[in-house]
Amino acid sequence: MRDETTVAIIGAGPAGLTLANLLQRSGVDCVVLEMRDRSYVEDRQRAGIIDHHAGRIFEEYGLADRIVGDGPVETLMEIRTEGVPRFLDTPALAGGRPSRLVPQQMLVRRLIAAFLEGGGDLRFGAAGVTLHDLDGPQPRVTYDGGELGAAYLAGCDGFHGVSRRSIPAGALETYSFDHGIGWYTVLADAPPPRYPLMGVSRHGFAAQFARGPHASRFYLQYQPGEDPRSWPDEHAWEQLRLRLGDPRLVAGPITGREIVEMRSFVAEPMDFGRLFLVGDAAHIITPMGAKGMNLALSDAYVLAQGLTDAVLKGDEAGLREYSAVCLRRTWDYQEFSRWYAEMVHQAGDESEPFRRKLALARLDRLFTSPAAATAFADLMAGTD
Ligand code: FAS
Repeated sequence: MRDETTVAIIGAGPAGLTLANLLQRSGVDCVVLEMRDRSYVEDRQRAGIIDHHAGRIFEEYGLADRIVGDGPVETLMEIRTEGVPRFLDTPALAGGRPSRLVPQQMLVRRLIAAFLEGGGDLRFGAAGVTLHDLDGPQPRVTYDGGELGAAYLAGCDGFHGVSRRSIPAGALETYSFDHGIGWYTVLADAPPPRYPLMGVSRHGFAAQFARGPHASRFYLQYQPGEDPRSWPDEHAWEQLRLRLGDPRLVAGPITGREIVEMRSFVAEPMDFGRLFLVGDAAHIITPMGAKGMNLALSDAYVLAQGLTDAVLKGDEAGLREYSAVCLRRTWDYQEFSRWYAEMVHQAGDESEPFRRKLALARLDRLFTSPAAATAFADLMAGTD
């Protein structure tokens, strides 16, 4: 079956679905091809925070109530250093720009429902996606059982997707960095913390974030060479109580365990011919600072604006600037995420005393220097 559209979108994650909804609202025809089935895509639990900048995107397109909803608004964040709590009012420090708790799977479900209700064409189970004629006037996508002709392609298929790999070798410059830190992440039906919580400790870093009214996502630093998946659950709870400085931390049934590789990756440029890379297809960032999903949403916004101008006004200036605009934000967030990860991990690392003192000084400055706290809060809120 061959048919035509204006924009063929590969992948129905936060990037692809946001782009599809924004194009639909702008009157630009698009088709989304997703290799997995709907329930797999809707049940994948990852990020949990929409920052202020990303939240404004949905406001601008009249989708805020439908997509962002009225979940808890971020207020304070808590950093405990060897169990001693300190609080930062990041929304206030950022001039009243709060983030909001929206678990990624909830965001994805709402985006799918809104797109389909608007008459959108979303094809689940589209296996064998292959991209053709990327730098020609009429790129195409073939997949098992179909072929799609389009004016533009959007590669929103994540780090392991086919889009970036379809770009000829040599046309992209890639940058990667291994932070040398491992995180074990546990999802549990345990009471969420009052505020997003981080524990800086000589026993290693730990964190706890709400994932709904009755669930928490925990992160635990592990040493290179260790395999925390072999830890008995009781050991994980013991370490969390120790590092968060809370002997009475309430445990709960663990519903998910994963290793999060703390690595970063950026591909430049984020386009080739009529193919545009969006979100994790172009860059991977550590969960430190919660920017992965928010970068995907911001990329989708810049591309939607560029495609709308190109299709409806014949003005391709936005598309020509797409890569530069998104890479500027990407590297800003990469630097922030690295700065943040260094601080909270090295501040507990007794094996490097001088570096530890530097990290503790950086951490203390957040609570003693309004300028430092404001700069931090600005990046937490998200930048233009
Ligand atoms: P996605 O990977 O979400 O979506 C890509 C889609 O493309 C998928 O549905 C996939 O099935 C589909 N696809 C792939 N190949 C295809 C092909 N060949 N054909 C058709 N479809 C194809 N970020 C944070 O900000 N905070 C966090 O706390 C956080 N926690 C995370 C925890 C984990 C375990 C992981 C893995 C990531 C986490 N992230 C976090 C990052 C995460 O949120 C990503 O940044 C976000 O999912 C990126 O969205 P997309 O770019 O849409 O890619």
